[in-house]
Amino acid sequence: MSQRLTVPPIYSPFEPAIHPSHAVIDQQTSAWAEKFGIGSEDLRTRLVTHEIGAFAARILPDGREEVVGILSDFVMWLFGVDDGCCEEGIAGADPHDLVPVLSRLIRVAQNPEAPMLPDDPLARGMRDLRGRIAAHATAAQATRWVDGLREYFLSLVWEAAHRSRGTMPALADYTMMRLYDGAASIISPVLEFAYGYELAQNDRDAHTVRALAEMAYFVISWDNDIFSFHKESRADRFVLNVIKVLEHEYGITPQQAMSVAISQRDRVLWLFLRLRERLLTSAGPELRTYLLSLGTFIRATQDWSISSRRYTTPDDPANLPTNFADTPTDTSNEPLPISPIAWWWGLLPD
Ligand code: 3E9
Ligand code: MG
Ligand code: MG
Ligand code: MG
Ligand code: MG
Ligand code: MG
Repeated sequence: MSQRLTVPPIYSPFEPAIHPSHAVIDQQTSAWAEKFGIGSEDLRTRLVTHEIGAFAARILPDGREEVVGILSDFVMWLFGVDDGCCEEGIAGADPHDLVPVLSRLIRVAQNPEAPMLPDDPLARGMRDLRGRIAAHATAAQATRWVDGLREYFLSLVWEAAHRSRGTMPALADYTMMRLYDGAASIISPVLEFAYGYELAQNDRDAHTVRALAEMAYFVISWDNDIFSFHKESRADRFVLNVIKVLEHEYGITPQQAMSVAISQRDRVLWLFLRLRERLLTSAGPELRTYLLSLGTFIRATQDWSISSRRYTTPDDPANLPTNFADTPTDTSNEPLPISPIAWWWGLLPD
């Protein structure tokens, strides 16, 4: 049995918030998973206890209730894929098996009317989600959501390639892929249509705005790796996690790797806050809402991660914190020594 690492309270400057309908939404998501048969019965029995509805309600505390419900069901669906197919399932051990499954699901997302996979639970769940999204999102937002799913699936295939050989990626490659593999990027179109607006494409794709979104995905993914390390170190399958990547990259212990990971996410979060502050001074109302939603999303992941049974694992309890710190451990302006993201620090004025 691997050791029990202690996770200290980590820095969070964002206010906690939750949609008032979280309990109802959580129940509806459990019923949705049952109706469509998401995951094996064993997996589903566990997933419905993870308070996925509360997670969605924290990401969109003031969002349209129906969209919070869509997000909640979609996160359930994502775990049906990520746990069910990739981390616990057979296909995730071989890219050759995984690619056809994910490619067909992408086509169903893009064209739900295509007569494909009529009896497949994940395909049926996807059709339902796609129809409900169409009722709230613009065509462009729905397309971005499908594109986000494709990026995420590419990262799953990349993971499966490592799993099939038992190889550990270098930190630079892990970082580049984890920006998508944490699934946070697929949520960004939902952050818009849950609040009934569409960000101008030129605003969303502006260099600094895209960098800020990537920084949020980084912090969300690193926080997930920090809080899910206990669960993942007990999995009987090979699971990638930044703690393991850092141990391998630098030849350090897991507890030292935990400190390095915390300092990396603190340095990125510190940069995020300063760059966001600068943009907020001139942002219009929609860009402003979007930039604030990224912070709410970061906090949502943190609050859900320290409270969900998925990570606290009461039968074999994780040493997770119960609160967050007011100050970061790393406020350096130097770029992290990670080539795919070092450019973020070049966005700071001299
Ligand atoms: C995350 O990585 C996998 C996603 C499918 C989780 C679904 C969550 C979101 C779409 C929002 C982003 C939030 C995160 C990253 C929790 P991983 O390490 O497989 O997640 P796990 O829960 O197993 O630690
Ligand atoms: Mg439940
Ligand atoms: Mg995963
Ligand atoms: Mg996982
Ligand atoms: Mg994890
Ligand atoms: Mg992984």
